[in-house]
Amino acid sequence: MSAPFNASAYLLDRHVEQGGGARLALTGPGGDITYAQLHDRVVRTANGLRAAGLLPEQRLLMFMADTPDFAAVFLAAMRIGAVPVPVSTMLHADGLADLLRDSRAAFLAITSAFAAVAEKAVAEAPELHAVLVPDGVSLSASVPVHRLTDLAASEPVGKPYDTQDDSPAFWLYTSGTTGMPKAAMHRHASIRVVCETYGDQVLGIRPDDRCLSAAKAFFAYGLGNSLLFPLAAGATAILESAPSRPDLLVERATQYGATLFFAGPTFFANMLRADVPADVLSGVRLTTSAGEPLPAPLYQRWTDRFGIEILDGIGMTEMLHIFLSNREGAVRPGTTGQAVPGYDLRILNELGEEAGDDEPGTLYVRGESTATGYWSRYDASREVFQGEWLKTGDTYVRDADGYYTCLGRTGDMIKASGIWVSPAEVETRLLDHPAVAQAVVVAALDTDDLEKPVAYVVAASPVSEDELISFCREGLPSFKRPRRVVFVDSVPTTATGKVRRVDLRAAAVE
Ligand code: 3SK
Repeated sequence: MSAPFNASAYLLDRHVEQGGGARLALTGPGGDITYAQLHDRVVRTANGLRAAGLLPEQRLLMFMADTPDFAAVFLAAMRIGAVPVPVSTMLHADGLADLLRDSRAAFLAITSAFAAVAEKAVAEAPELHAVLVPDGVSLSASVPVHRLTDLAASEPVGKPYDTQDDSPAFWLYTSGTTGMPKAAMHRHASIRVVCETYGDQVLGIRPDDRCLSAAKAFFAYGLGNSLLFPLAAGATAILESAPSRPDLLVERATQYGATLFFAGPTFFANMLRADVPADVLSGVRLTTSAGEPLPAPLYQRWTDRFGIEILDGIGMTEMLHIFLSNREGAVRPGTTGQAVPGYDLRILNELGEEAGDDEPGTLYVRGESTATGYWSRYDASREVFQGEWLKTGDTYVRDADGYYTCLGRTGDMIKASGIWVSPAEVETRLLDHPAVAQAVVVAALDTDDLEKPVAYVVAASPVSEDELISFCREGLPSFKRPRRVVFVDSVPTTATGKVRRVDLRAAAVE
């Protein structure tokens, strides 16, 4: 049996015990909360959850916006050995009911904007024992409804539940781009591992940092950015409950003094298009990008405008956070950088052999923040969790310096004229054109039923299809040029801000 370890205590108790209780843990429109106040709220809420009947290892589904309540519920549940499961706040009632049933959640916690959706879903979740709501929300349900403020008024619980590194800590649902979401099950140690690797060694996060994330905390990327990294470092998280928009986040960055800003390529492209003044992020020392590869031209436009480095990286919900990333002062635009300390990477070619430098193949990762598997998904778990290694499903090449470049999701690669085409390469070329704000390239069948690249383009200024195809022909081998360019106002994205390529592929054949 390993030593006791509880991730909630790891994130909070040290600061209070070591004299940091007066420092700000959370700020934003939901108010300022010091470490001492958050600790007090968490230990009381933990006791309240226990008294309301939540048992160790039972799931508590969190349908919650980024608020102090989110932080308190997540940390309180882990503290008593229960398993918080944050889920997308963009779910409709059917989707929420599916996850309540799939996870067999005993409790559901919500924030106010989601009461109506939750009420419908609760009626379809027979195993639910209780619902937790904020003040001012009334919800009718056949199970007890508790107020979060009442739970937070309980007596403080003393010691955390007797968890260890391997005890179940929290789950996060991941759907990829299709299919029924699967819950990646994380252990308590996953949190310490990502904080000590990416948090400490790549972000170099310090107590005076203030973290602002466009990715919400129900998504692994946002959970790390907005809760785990700042709390582990004794820094401050800026929480914004409203959906992320460029104008709003820029306002919050100024108002609350953000020093670290986390987003993804689509958000950066939208910020550039929104004509946000160049000096509004002057307090930000570092920006990170994840979710999908950041094309070099977009990196260049961003740094030219705002003068802040972006560290592009890749993570997975199954790994909890980023395991491959560029580093401050050593960014190679268009690449995803080098392995984060604590993680091993390998690329296997089509024959399943270790690929050499510059040879493409599927990326695998190994590290101690790997989830223990997917809940109740035996076949999917065996496909992805292969012994110590996790199959990412992304096609990558590594150069002689150990920098990795993403060529696309393995299933998104296009075979044109018998040769593999990386959508990322064609997108990067399109983005080199000054009239292109965003580009997504997918496979579509031509009139001979052969696969060819088709580009979806958000234009920044007027440009014709012919001009863009000729521009690609000039800068790429001819077979890689898009055969069609479809102009759109925006591209469809998932709840986590990734482009829904599957929708564009379907649209391209219509
Ligand atoms: O999509 C990513 O790159 C990512 C980053 C951090 C955590 C989780 C994910 C899926």
